[in-house]
Amino acid sequence: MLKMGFRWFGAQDDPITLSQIRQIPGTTQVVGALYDVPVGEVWPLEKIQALKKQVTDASLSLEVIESVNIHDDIKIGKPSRDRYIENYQQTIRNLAKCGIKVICYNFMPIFDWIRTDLAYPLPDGSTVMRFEHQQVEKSPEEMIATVQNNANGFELPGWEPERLARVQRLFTDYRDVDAAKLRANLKYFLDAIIPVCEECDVKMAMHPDDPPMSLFGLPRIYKNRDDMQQILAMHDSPYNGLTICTGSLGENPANDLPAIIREFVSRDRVPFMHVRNIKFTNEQGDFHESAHLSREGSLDMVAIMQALHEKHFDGYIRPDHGRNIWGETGRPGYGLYDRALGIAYLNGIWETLDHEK
Ligand code: DNO
Repeated sequence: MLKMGFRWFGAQDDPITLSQIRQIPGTTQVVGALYDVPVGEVWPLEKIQALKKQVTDASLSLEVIESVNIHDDIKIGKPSRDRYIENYQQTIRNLAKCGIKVICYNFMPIFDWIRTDLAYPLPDGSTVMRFEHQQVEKSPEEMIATVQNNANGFELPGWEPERLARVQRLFTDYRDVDAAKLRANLKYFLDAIIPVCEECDVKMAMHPDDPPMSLFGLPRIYKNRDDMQQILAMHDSPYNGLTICTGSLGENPANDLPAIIREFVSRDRVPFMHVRNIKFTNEQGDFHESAHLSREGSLDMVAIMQALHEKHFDGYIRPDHGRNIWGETGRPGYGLYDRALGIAYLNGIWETLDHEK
């Protein structure tokens, strides 16, 4: 059975309510996080308990956290990383006490995901997020301004204003961090936290780089199958796992998603799936996001779900960025309606696969 979830940004900051999520057929999980703890600090037990209670009071489960973000000092490898790693270990322990089973995180320098347009209009009148290579040749500051000015007033995940305010200093700090150094710093982090995960029964699920390529000269270390293999080999434990995000990895057409899914799901190293579609618009690999339906984009969603089904995937899964439709003015990518349609579609594929078996 799939454990279908829906990402929720909390009562303070998400216009979508838990009772709405509860009414999406076949959805049992809320994928949540604490948004008011500064990156690098310990997540207080009482705050996690309060979130858990909110979710369970709405007859939903909270077992996946997305994300516990990693302080840049850990990624850069500064001496201060040890303090932040200790904090991370304590956060894992606190999350485990509240029944959390999976932590999604990423190891991208400075930026989390990058898009160059947050409200690109499609012919049907909906809007989606888009990425054009030419646009990222602008300065990072200009790109940040575009993202922040077009987010409908919401704070976007991974785009914390306090961190972005220091962006020039961060670029200086990352000057000597190439891919090899970033990998070594990831290994240092994993060696320190995976034993705690094993003790606590919490799986780590690293998210791919989005888009899966180096931008602004910053290294990227989770772009494709070989990167995945390297990350798993850094610390060989079932608790050192991966999130497979079909959208992020799919943004490089050379990534064979069904093959990647078969390989890593059969190795039992994929505790969490993000499933969404994207549409390429030219030979340069510019793309925009789309409805989940295969023919609305460039990815074969049935082949993706088939690969999961064939390998008996029974982990957590969620639809990912949707379009903004039906007049909703939500957080870009994270409206209610199109993600709910995505869930219905993915569940429909899955039910068909169950019947065929
Ligand atoms: C964007 C998300 C990312 C993701 C993080 C995981 O919409 O896919 O922000 O949550 O990269 O740490």
